[in-house]
Amino acid sequence: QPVPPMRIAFDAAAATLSPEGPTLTRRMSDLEGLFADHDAWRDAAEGENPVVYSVVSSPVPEEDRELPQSITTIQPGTTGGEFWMTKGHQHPNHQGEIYLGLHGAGGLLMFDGERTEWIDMAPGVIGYIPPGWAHRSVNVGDEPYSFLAVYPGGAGHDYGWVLEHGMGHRVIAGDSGFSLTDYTR
Ligand code: M6P
Ligand code: ZN
Repeated sequence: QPVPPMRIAFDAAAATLSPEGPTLTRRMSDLEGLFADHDAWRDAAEGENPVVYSVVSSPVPEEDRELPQSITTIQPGTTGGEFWMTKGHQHPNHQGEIYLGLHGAGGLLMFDGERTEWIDMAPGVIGYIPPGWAHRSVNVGDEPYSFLAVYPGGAGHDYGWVLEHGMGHRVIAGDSGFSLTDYTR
């Protein structure tokens, strides 16, 4: 059932869409297997269990031939020295996607099973995710990092692929900013 043409108010500074569709909140306990330091992850999940990121969507449905949009906001933080990040996923049918930076300092980490790419994300930057590249977003700053995503409605989310293959590199907090290290499970 296609949705009718609609006007969606987009507030980049507030990182909101209106009207709003489904929203998703991921707490630390939802992120098992992401961080290299499993003990640090468990302590955080069993302790304060903070919200790591949230996703607000427009009402456009995730259905074939539709073109949904969502805004993801990742809170600043580290666990075991790794910057907070999204779970990351691969599109089962290898379709493309774009991200537009809205607020804060982040990065778009992409992995095709062999090669890793990193795009520094800031307000006004479009990161293009080609078909077949798994993608994860990372907050490398000290304030919330927000971005708008626009993606094919039938793209889907394969989280198992990322748990199985990893993302090629990890994003580690250093004395001055961040560094990318080789992946160790
Ligand atoms: C972006 C889009 C969404 C995705 C969200 C969170 O908004 O790519 O499709 O759900 O980021 O990322 P993840 O699903 O990997 O947790
Ligand atoms: Zn995607």
